[in-house]
Amino acid sequence: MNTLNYNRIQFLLSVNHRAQLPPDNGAEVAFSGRSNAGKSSALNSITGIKGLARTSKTPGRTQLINFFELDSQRRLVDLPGYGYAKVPEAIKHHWEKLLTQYFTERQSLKGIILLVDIRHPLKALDQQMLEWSASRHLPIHILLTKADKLNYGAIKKTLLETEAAVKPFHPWITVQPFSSFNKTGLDEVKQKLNEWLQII
Ligand SMILES: Nc1nc2c(ncn2[C@@H]2O[C@H](COP(=O)(O)OP(=O)(O)OP(=O)(O)O)[C@@H](O)[C@H]2O)c(=O)[nH]1
Ligand SMILES: [Mg+2]
Repeated sequence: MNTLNYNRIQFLLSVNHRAQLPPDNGAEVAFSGRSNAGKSSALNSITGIKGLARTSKTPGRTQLINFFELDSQRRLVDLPGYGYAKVPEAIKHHWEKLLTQYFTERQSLKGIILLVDIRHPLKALDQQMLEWSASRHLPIHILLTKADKLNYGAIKKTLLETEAAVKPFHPWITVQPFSSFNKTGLDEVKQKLNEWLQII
């Protein structure tokens, strides 16, 4: 399998409306998950570019669909987080609609990296994401993020519990521990991206 050069990534564009989406060709992988789960931080550590995606202690930092381009045919996508209570209703509704359209219609979307804080595994909205992806037969790779907050035994326990919990959803779900802070699991997630981004 070819290994992609993630540090050659470049910001492509930010999208707030369906009409602004870049052409639906080639392959892309979206980073999804609850607000504050560590999506933007994961993108930065995978690419090795610190300021690529904006991160924040405050939930709700990423407010647009941000597209990053590896080459003319391959993209990584940073999505706004879900489950952030303080977002006004009208904005929440707008995002739900846009993200639902994106997830159901996007042909170039080859897989989803679902980020879940290892201390708060699989909340209701995460499970909704698993259910929805089953209907499109879209693979999901779960990163149990902030693994640096737990010791080895607790990481292993959550990993096994999460693997068991996702089994009933569909067979295309994989799980790994991850930390942007100490680089746990960095090679494993890159391998998954390499695999998905070959599907053109
Ligand atoms: N300990 C630890 N903290 C992390 C890790 N990754 C991210 N964080 C922290 O978690 C907070 C949220 O990180 P972001 O990457 O901005 O999260 P996000 O999922 O993009 O958040 P939204 O854009 O609001 O949806 C920040 O304070 C990060 O420093 C990690 O691996 N370990
Ligand atoms: Mg973000």
